[in-house]
Amino acid sequence: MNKFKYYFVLLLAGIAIVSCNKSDDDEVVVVPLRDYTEQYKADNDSILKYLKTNYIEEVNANFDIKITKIPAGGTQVSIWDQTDYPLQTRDVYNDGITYTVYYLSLRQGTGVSPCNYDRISTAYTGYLLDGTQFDSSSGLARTFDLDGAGTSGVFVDGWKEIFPKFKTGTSVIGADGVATYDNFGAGVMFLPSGLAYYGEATDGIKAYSPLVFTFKLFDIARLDHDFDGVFDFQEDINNDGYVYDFRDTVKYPNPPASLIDDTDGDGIADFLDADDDGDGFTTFYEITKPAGQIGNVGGINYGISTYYPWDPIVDNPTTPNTDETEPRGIPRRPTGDLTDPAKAESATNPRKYIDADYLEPTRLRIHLDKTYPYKKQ
Ligand SMILES: [Ca+2]
Ligand SMILES: [Ca+2]
Ligand SMILES: [Ca+2]
Ligand SMILES: [Ca+2]
Repeated sequence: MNKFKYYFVLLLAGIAIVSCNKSDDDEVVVVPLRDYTEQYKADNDSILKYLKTNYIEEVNANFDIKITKIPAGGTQVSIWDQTDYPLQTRDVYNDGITYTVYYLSLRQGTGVSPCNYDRISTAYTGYLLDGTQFDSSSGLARTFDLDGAGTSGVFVDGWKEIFPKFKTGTSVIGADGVATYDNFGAGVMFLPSGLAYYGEATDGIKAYSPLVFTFKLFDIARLDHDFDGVFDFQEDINNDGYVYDFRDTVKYPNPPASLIDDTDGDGIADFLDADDDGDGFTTFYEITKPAGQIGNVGGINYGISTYYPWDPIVDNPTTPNTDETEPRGIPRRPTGDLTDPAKAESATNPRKYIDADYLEPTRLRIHLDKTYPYKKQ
């Protein structure tokens, strides 16, 4: 979305240049985007200066934070030097360089963390480094897709990197249907322009502006970008909380191996790959339950879903009229007795499934196992 907007702006600029040239002979030069390394250096200097010349005036009981410039001669302790909320950093790879992003954790939260492609519900306020507020949800929850897609997409790359460091909290739906949130994660992120709008000027923000966002993480929704029945966060194979699409080799010329979750190594990350293990069987096919093993069959409850969930699911006690039980998760390749013990294991003489094949916590699920289903002969 960000990119789309950016090209759109360029297009308008192009039209303006053409019409200029018709009316006079002035030389008009399209200014290329600044060098990312140089701009990051400048932005980082500005952010460090901000952190050393501003202080936390207040964090109230609702985790609203007020940051204020230290007045001349003031003895307030800067954000940089204070220890109530230690400054933290995350290294972020983007546009071929590694940014060190500073953020404050006011509270971690007690719930679950989004991955960087999930949908989040947040209350936030955005500031320029001079303290000017340019946007705010005014304390209300707003929903955003961290992947930047759709009408609720986030345009700021920094959000997808910092929100996963926080957790949701608890919520209560009132009689009026409005949710009240508590125990949520709350923080502040200090973003270089390369992880915000970079060369694009937008609503009250000049091009190349570092941005500060205060935020609360109220809720998340899990997404499944390749529609294979496995959520993005479950396709985070190295379990670092992040998945990445590095197919754009201009934006990502040399991605660190530590950020890649690509089981079959074909350059398409698992969360976008229809066949994660590259064995010729789609993940969707591999996690589909066998015919005759859906619902109650012969007194055995196999669960109502057509597909195995990642792990077994227990019944939700708050929905007494529905049984959500899924007794089996995505299995590993079967490890029971051979169908015909006299013959070798093969597609025509498979092993039988045993309970542990669906339940063992560290099992290599079949959609990530190149050796199963049995290779086509
Ligand atoms: Ca998926
Ligand atoms: Ca990962
Ligand atoms: Ca792949
Ligand atoms: Ca497969």
